[in-house]
Amino acid sequence: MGKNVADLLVEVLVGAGVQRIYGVSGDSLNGITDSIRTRNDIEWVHTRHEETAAFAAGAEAHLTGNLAVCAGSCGPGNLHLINGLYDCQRSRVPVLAIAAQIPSAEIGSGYFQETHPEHLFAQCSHYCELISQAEQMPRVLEIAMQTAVSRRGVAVIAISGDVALRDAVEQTARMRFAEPKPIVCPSSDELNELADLLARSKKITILAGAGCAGAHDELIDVAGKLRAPIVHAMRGKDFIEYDNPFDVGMTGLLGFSSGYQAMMSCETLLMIGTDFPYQQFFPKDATIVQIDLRGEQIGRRSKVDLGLVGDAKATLRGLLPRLAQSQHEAHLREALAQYRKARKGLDDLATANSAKRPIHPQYVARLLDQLAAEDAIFTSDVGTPTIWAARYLTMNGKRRLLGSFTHGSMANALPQAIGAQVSHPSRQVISMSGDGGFAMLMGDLLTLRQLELPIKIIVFRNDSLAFVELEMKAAGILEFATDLRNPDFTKIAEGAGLLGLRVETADQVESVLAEALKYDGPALVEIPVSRQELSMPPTITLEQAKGFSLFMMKAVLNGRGDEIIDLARVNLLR
Ligand SMILES: Cc1cc2nc3c(=O)[nH]c(=O)nc-3n(C[C@H](O)[C@H](O)[C@H](O)COP(=O)(O)OP(=O)(O)OC[C@H]3O[C@@H](n4cnc5c(N)ncnc54)[C@H](O)[C@@H]3O)c2cc1C
Ligand SMILES: Cc1ncc(C[n+]2csc(CCOP(=O)(O)OP(=O)(O)O)c2C)c(N)n1
Ligand SMILES: [Mg+2]
Repeated sequence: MGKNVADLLVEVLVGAGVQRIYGVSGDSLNGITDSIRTRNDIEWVHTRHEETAAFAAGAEAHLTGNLAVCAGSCGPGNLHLINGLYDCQRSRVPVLAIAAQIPSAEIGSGYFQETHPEHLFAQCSHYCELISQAEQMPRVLEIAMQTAVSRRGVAVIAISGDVALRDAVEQTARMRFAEPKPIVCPSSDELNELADLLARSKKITILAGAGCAGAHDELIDVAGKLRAPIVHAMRGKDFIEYDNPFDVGMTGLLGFSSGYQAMMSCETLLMIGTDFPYQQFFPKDATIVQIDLRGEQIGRRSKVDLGLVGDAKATLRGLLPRLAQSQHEAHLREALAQYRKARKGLDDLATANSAKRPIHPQYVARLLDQLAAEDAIFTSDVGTPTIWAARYLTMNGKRRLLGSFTHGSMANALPQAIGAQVSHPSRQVISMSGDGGFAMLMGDLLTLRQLELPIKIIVFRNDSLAFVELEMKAAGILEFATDLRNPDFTKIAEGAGLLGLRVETADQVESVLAEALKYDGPALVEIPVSRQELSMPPTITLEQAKGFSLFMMKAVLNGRGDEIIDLARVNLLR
């Protein structure tokens, strides 16, 4: 029997190194799932919700750097992928989504389950096309895969079930070459100009982000030559913070005042591989240099005096021999001193409370950090778990931290943990879940036993949408619609076949976390943590705060996450 279009589709994916497809089946996907069934070199990863499938594929792509694939059946099936795909697209991870379509002869008639995936997904993809003819396979699939990989983001193919079952016209993949890896580096004139500019400055601060992945050593060497403190943006945490004598923490609302001050007090800001989004945290008077692989990223967040298009590693390598050793220590010394102070302030908060008081979430995060494996993969939900992950997890070059940092979607942590664990079965995977975020895609708790994934879920149970409460208070409005009447999560976990553990008091946190992490299988730990109390900083009036989101203030949350520190004021006092 000859191949059908679905067989060819699966064969091309396998040929490109794809090992699995995350999704939920449906009759419009029958051709594809049936083709997977007959092969042993690709697996179908069955999730309970397609959004989970898209987030999981994104996590795999994030960790491996390679193309990952998810699929949904026609209409509502693939529509459910959309939020996860938005996250993949915004995080620039290569993901192919297969959106099955209604019978081809019915398109345009308002048929049962009819949607138009090529319109729906246009905004969250670089490429989104319908395959309506057998002759388009594998060409359109290959264009989609090439686009996802080379532009780093999402590509979608829509294909009707009947088209997938037609006889294939082509028989094999058209393209067989390894992923191109060009090295992008600014010209020598540009590097000389940058070196001259840097040589003229006595106070240089580096703001580095996820684009510095793989360029750790070069970054440290450049900072050493320039005597420049390094501030990192959140997505750069895994790659920049460890083994870094120039680290002065993160900036931004969840950042440290030391990160903020290092940026605000510099003469020259050197941005490398970052798209840190908050304009108010950039200095107004400094000379700003931005290095990014993508020219279109330059100047998005602040004014730029010199913009260079280049890969972080290649550019820093090219720059190093052009730099003389700076003798100006004062700026670095001050920034490091401020960092030590800020760090100590945060560490002092990560302590146990007496048995009668609510547990500090910082304490939970700190213990998790201490107890987790050397190469653990953490995921953190959007909400306050992002704060605790940013501030209390220690990265070491082997650990990874995933979140929905750019798209900012709730409920990301468990689905991303699923993709991380499926693609990295031997690594410890820990989901730092909010009670709101966890409940949002809780159906996929069932996936952990179904796929035997030994994920550890830590539920930070504050009985509220606490991050939103912070935002409401900051905006001067009364909290409303943020209460959560929670179930007994441990019983739900037990019902789903997991080990369910509960902590009542601070003195139990360590032993219970240790037990969960040791457990050979999936486990959920429910930890009641204190709900936050936000107070307004004295120089921001309620009137000013109105209409502003928390993210637009020039302020950081204090260590406890219960007060905003007005940085304008901190600066005045200096
Ligand atoms: C609740 C919440 C609160 C948050 N608060 C903060 C906060 O306080 N502080 C904070 O920092 N973030 C915060 N974030 C995250 C924030 O929204 C951004 O996602 C983050 O700051 C971006 O980090 P980045 O610049 O490292 O990564 P990205 O946004 O991914 O930017 C990476 C840049 O590097 C470029 N690049 C990629 N590869 C290369 C290469 N090889 N060479 C050169 N350039 C390359 C890309 O083109 C891109 O411009 C928060 C997120 C959430 C959900
Ligand atoms: C899908 C989605 N819905 C709503 C929001 C707005 N939002 C941001 S954080 C948050 C609360 C998260 O609550 P929870 O998971 O309990 O974490 P907490 O902040 O309470 O620790 C909400 C509703 C969002 N970011 N994403
Ligand atoms: Mg909560």
